[in-house]
Parts: sequence; structure tokens; C-alpha cells
Amino acid sequence: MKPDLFEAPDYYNLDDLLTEEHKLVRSAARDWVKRDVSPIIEEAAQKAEFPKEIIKGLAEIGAFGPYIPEEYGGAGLDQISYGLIMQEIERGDSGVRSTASVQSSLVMYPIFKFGTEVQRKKYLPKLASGEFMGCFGLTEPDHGSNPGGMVTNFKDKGDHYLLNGAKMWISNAPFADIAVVWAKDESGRIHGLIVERGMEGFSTPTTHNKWSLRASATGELIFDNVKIPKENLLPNKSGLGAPLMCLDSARFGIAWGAIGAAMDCYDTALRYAKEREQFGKPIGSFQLQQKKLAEMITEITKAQLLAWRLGALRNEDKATSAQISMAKRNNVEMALKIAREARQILGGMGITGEYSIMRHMMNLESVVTYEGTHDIHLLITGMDITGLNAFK
Ligand code: TGC
Ligand code: FAD
Repeated sequence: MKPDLFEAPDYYNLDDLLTEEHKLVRSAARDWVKRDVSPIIEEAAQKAEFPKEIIKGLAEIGAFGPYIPEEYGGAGLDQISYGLIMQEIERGDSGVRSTASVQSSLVMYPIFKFGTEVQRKKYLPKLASGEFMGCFGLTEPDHGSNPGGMVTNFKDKGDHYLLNGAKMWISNAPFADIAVVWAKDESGRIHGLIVERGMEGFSTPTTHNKWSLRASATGELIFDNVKIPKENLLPNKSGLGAPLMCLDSARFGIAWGAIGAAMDCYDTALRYAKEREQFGKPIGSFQLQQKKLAEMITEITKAQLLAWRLGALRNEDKATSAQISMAKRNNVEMALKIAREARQILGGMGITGEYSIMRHMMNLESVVTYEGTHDIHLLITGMDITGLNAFK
């Protein structure tokens, strides 16, 4: 792979909206991605292997629990810092950002928000340092967009719960030490349970042959009469709203992360267009190539503004779920379109692993589907503005 020469675009001087702390956090993440991710990520993706050696670095830049309070091992940062970290990581690879999103928003957040003090103290510091890795089990083979229909369930057996069912498409599952699993009780109410690797009847088979997010490990979670200690139930919120609150946090991170992937594609294509000559001129001098590049920077700038404003709203605890859906949907589609256009600017070279663009493009095909598909987020916006529910 070519050396990482990334220079971040900032067409509207958005850095003026950031604090010194935001810039410091971003620069630590950016430097780490250049030093420790870019040199190894293409080979990891080609081999379809999660590069476990990056876990320590992710913890050091604050990517595990950026906004979790420091007393639990988190970085105690605000939402814009969290977004900037996700942006920088996904600039390197969406799969690496997935690992951080799951650990922070889908494992640490529910334990912090819905767990007991004992659970917080037991799990959060180890998750923040990367000593423990976690995964989040919501999706099932027959219930993806409609998680409320889940069939995974647990029964009260007096001194423990008995968990049965299966989850599918679970990021980090093959190596996770713990899983936050959503399952129905005997009355059909959804609860979160912490399932630990090693519990009898719990297995995590790997999902093979993905053409997307190849550097992220994906698997299933199988529960065959797994005995769960009662103290592993997250007691402070139940119902579908609990996992959906976690998704709000992760979707916010994706809205920022996708900008990183788009910036990397744009930056690569811009540099290539200025260097590559055809017909005796740089291809960047042709109007058709300029149109592509000009539209890319316009869309990136719009996405940056959306993400920044959403971060400011979340800092004030004022962002709605529907606003988060809009940003996730818009920014991921923006990144996917930019990856496709950027790939064309590189001609044949664009399909090789010499450059990051094709990897970003393939990764983004998962990002546009997970955490709520492109269509589902549109229907959430539709419901919000009309007051009419297309799901029921
Ligand atoms: P509905 O009846 O509308 O709502 C059920 C309850 O939930 C509340 N609620 C929310 N609460 C917090 N945040 C949100 N975003 C919420 N949306 C809804 C709602 O108020 C209600 O509460 P209550 O108290 O009245 O019970 O639910 P529904 O069954 O009609 O479904 C709604 C729908 C389709 C929008 C939702 O289920 C959905 O978002 N589906 C998409 C599923 C999804 O996103 N799955 C992601 C799985 S995890 C993943 O992909 C990780 S990828 C790895 C990585 O991040 O890298
Ligand atoms: P389906 O729900 O079957 O949807 C198929 C198509 O139908 C989509 O285009 C959808 O938009 C459309 N559709 C569905 N309902 C409607 C409707 N009402 N109106 C119009 N169109 C509709 N899940 C987890 O729980 N944890 C994870 O860590 C996790 N990681 C993932 C990692 C990867 C690489 C992938 C690919 C997925 C991951 N997921 C995870 C699952 C992901 O959240 C689901 O794939 C996603 O929610 C969609 O569900 P589905 O694949 O079952 O598609």
C-alpha cells in the first residue's frame, strides 16, 4: 500500500468551531492511525483478519468509552471529541471504527447507563483499557430491521436465568470476552444480559466470506441453555427503547466516522488527479474530473456541518433520535457515493489494494446496512415529519 500522505480537508474553516481539546484529541487519533493502522490495514483486510495488535492503541487514544466518565476508566470527553475520534479511526478503516463503536456505544454505554454500580466497576475499566473486549447481540437470523420481533429468550430458574436463542451478524463476536445480549423474559419484555465467554452452552462461530469489513471480525452468538447469574441482568432499563438508546450513540459515531472514510477517498483522488497525466495533461485539469472533486468537497463540507451541529446538540442533551438517523443516513450515503466516484478517478489503479478507496467502498456497503439500513432511517425521518408510522 502507498504511504499515508493524508491531509484533512477543511473547506469552511470548521476548525474554528473546535476547542483546543477537540484538536488535541483529533490529532492524537490521526497520528495513531497514520503510524499504527495505515501500514497494516490493507494486509489485514486482504487476509480477512482482525488486527488484534491495534487494541492497545485504540484504548490509548480514548476510543474505548470516549464519553464514559474517567472514574470508570473512560476518557470523560464530550460528544464532539467522540465524533472526531470516530472520524479519524474510520479514515483508516470502517472495520476498526466498528470495533471501537461496539466497545464504546454498544457495550460500555449500556453497562454504564443501565447497569448496577457493581457491574460498572467490574466491567468498565477493563473494557476501557482493552483488557476485555465486548460485543452487542441484537440482530437475529429472522429479525434484523425489526428487532422487536426477537425470539431469543430467558426463563427465571430461581437462582439463575436460562438463556436460549441465537444472534447473527455480531461484530467482535469471535474474540469478545463478554456480550451484551438482548432477550425477552417470560412476559415478552426485552432486557439486556451480560454473557461471558466460557459460560456453558455459549458459542461464537465466525462468519466467513465477507467482501466488506474484512478487517473486522463478525460472528454469531449461540445460546443453548446458558445459565446466566442473576447479577448479570442490566436492571435499570427494559424494553426495545434500551438497545435503541445504545444505537443512537453508535449511529452518532457512524455519522462522524463516515466523514473520515469520505475524506480519505477525496484526498487520495485529489492527489492522484493532480499527478496522473493523460493526453499530456494532469487528469485533474479535465472538467469532468474537476466536477467529481468539486462535488465531493461540497458534500463532505455539508456532512461536516451536520455532524458538528449534531454533536453540539448532543452535548446539550437535545439531539433527537430522528436527527441522529438523518445524519447517519446522509453521511454514510455521502461517503459511499464519494468512494465510488473517487475509485473512478483512479482508473484501474482504483481497484487495487495500493490505494485505500476500494476497501473503503466495500466497507461502506456494510455501514449503509448496519445500525439501521438506509431505508429504515428514511422511514424514521418520514415518521418524524408526518407523524405517521410506516412500520406498523
Ligand atoms: P417502536 O415501537 O417505534 O419503539 C419501541 C420503543 O423504543 C423507543 N424508541 C427509541 N428509544 C431510544 N432511541 C431510539 N432511537 C428509539 N426508537 C424508538 C420507542 O419510543 C418505544 O418506546 P416505548 O417505551 O413506547 O416502548 O419500535 P419498532 O418495533 O416499530 O421499530 C422501530 C425501528 C424500526 C425504528 C427500530 O426497531 C430500528 O431502528 N430498526 C433498525 C435495527 C437496527 O438498527 N439494528 C442495529 C443492530 S446493532 C448493529 O448493527 C451494530 S453494527 C456494528 C457497528 O456499529 O460497527
Ligand atoms: P432486513 O431487515 O432483512 O432488511 C432487508 C432489506 O429490507 C433492507 O434493504 C431493508 O431496508 C428493507 N426493509 C426492512 N424492513 C423494511 C420496511 N419496513 N420498509 C421498507 N424496507 C424495509 N447487529 C447486531 O446486533 N450487532 C452487531 O454487532 C452487528 N454487526 C454487524 C456487522 C456487519 C458486517 C453487518 C453486515 C451487520 C451487522 N449487524 C449487527 C446487523 C445489522 O444491524 C443488520 O444487518 C441490519 O439491521 C439489517 O437487518 P437485516 O440484515 O436482517 O436486513
